[in-house]
Amino acid sequence: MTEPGPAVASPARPDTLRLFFALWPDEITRDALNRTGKWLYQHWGGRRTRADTLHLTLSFLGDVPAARLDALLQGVHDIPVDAFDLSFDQAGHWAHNRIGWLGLSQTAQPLESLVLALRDQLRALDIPFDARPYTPHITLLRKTQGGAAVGCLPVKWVVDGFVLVAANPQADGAHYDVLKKWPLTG
Ligand code: 2AM
Repeated sequence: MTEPGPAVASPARPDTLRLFFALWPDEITRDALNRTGKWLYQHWGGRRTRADTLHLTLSFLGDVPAARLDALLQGVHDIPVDAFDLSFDQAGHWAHNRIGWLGLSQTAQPLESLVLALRDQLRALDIPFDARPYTPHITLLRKTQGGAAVGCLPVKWVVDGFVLVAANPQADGAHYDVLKKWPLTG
């Protein structure tokens, strides 16, 4: 889902929401990512990410008490970073979780700044998040064995804001509700 929608409680814990901050692609970027997903699938197999769920996670919060949602929606502020471009130009595979991903061959400083600023805000709000080092990647395949290196056409992504997303696991995979978008205001 690409439009703001209702927050859906996690079925396992109805009093919580499974939340994360992300970059959400426009239609052109989504199509390009989806084509790359198809290309990778032809080489590595596995299960492709549905086009409507393609995203880049910025910060994973996990299960958050539903009562904290308002604090997040009201408490996170615009981030003073200029809009920027990313070029996703490197495909890779992680054996430990069998994910095939598209990432960046170069460190993207504005992206790092955005993630750091977001983490600062979450700390200030006392909202826990996955604080492991940030590894930007777009998951294109799950349950894949990977294989020989695959070259990909770079996918350009113009970043002008970030979103809060609620994950809603279902039988055919996760569905996502975009709850709010914040613009970049550099
Ligand atoms: P992944 O694609 O590499 O699994 C929703 O699950 C999003 O949050 C996905 O982009 C997922 O990354 C990311 N994420 C980061 N840490 C996670 C975790 N510990 N559990 C589930 N998803 C996580």
